[in-house]
Amino acid sequence: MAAFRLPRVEDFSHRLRGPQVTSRVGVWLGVAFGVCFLTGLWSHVQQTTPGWLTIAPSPAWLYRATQGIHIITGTAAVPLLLIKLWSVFPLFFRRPPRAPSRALLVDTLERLSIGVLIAAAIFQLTTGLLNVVQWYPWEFSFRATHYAVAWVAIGALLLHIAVKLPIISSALRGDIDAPVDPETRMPDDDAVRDDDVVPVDGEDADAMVSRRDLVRATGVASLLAMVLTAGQTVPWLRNVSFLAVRSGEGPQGVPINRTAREAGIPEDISGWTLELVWDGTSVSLSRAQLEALPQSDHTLPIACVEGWSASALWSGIPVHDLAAIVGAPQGCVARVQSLQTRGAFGSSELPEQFVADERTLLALTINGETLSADHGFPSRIIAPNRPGVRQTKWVNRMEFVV
Ligand SMILES: Nc1nc2c(c(=O)[nH]1)N[C@H]1C(S)=C(S)[C@@H](COP(=O)(O)O)O[C@H]1N2
Ligand SMILES: [Mo]
Repeated sequence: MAAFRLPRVEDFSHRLRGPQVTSRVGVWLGVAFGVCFLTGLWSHVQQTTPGWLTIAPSPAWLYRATQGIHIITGTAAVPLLLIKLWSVFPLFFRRPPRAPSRALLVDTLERLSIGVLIAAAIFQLTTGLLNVVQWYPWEFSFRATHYAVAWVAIGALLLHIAVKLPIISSALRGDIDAPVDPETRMPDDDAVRDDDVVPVDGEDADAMVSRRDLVRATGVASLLAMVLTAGQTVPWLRNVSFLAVRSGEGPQGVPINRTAREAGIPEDISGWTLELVWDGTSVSLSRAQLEALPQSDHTLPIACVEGWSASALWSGIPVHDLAAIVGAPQGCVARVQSLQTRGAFGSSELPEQFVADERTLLALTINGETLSADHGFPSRIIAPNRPGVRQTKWVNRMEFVV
C-alpha cells in the first residue's frame, strides 16, 4: 500500500481549471456579492436607521425591490461560488516556501486572507439561505451576525481583487482555452492547445467541453437559481419558480410569516380595544368604533426581509387620523404594540414621516375582506416602503410621542 502523501497542485490537472475560468466566474461573483452587500446594507439601514438619516415613505416599493434583489443576488452567488472554489482548490495544496523569508510571510498572509474570504462567503450564503427557510440551527442573532460578517466578507473581497488584479486582467484578456502552467497559474497562449487534438468519436468525448462551455454552463446555473426562486417577489415568475420557499400567494392573497398561534395571540379577543395614548390622554376604541371612522384604501406591498413580497389592497384608518383623535401634534412618532406574547417583532416604531404619510394605515381589511387572524385581526399596521418585520400585526396600543 502506498504511504499517505499530501496531494500536490499537479495532482489536480483538470484541463478546464485555470485563471480564465476563475476570473470570469469571479467577475460575476464579485458583481453578485457587491450588489448583495449594498442591498443588505440598505436593509440594515432601513431596520436600524441612524439618527442623521431620514428614510422617505416613497417610493412605496423601494424596500420590496432592494430586498428582493438582495435575496436574488445571494441565491445567484451559490453556483458561482461553488464553481469558483472548484477552479482554485488545488492551490490550497501548493507548498509554502520552506525557509523563513519575505516570500513565506507573503504566502502566509495570502492564505489567511483567502481563508477569511472563503469562510465569510460560505457563512453569508449559508446563513442567508437558512434564514429564507426560517431555520435557525444556531444561538447567535441572525441579523447582527449576518451584518457583521458582511463587512468581513466585503473587506476580504476587495483585498483579494486588489492582490489578484494582474492575474485577473491577463486571464480576462488572453485566450480562454489556452493551457495553464499549474505552478504560476499563468495562461500560456503559445502552447499547443489540447483541443486542437480532435477527439475520436466516443473515445474522449468529454474533452469536447471547453472552458468557454464551463463558464457558460455556470452562468446558466446561476440564472436558473435566480429564475427558480425569484417568483416569491417577482409576480410574473411565480409559475416557474418551483424552488421558491414562498409562492408569493397565501390566504387572502398574501403569504403568512408567523401565525396568530405561533405569536401566542390569545384565543378569545372578543373584548379587544385599541388604546391610543398621547401625553397622559388615553382613548380606547372598539373595532366597531374604528369601522365607523372614515376609511382609506391603498395598494401597498408587504416586503419581508426574507425576500418574498406581495402587494394587497388594504383599507383602514390613516395613523395620522388616530394621532389627531388623542390630540397628538404633527411631527410625532408612533410606538406600536401588539397582543403578541411569544417571539420577536411584537412591537415597532413608526418615524414621523411615516405617521404623516396618508398611506400609513391601521388596516382593518385586506383585499376587501376582514383581516384573518393570521394577517393580524383585529388591526395591523401597513405603511409604504417598510421592511415586513415593521408591519406589526394584532395591534392593540399606539402611543404617540415627540
Ligand atoms: N406582531 C407581529 N407582527 C408581525 C410579525 C410578527 O411576528 N409579530 N411578523 C412580521 C413579518 S416578519 C412580516 S414579513 C409581516 C408578514 O405579514 P403577513 O403574515 O400578513 O403576510 O408581518 C410582520 N408583522
Ligand atoms: Mo418578514
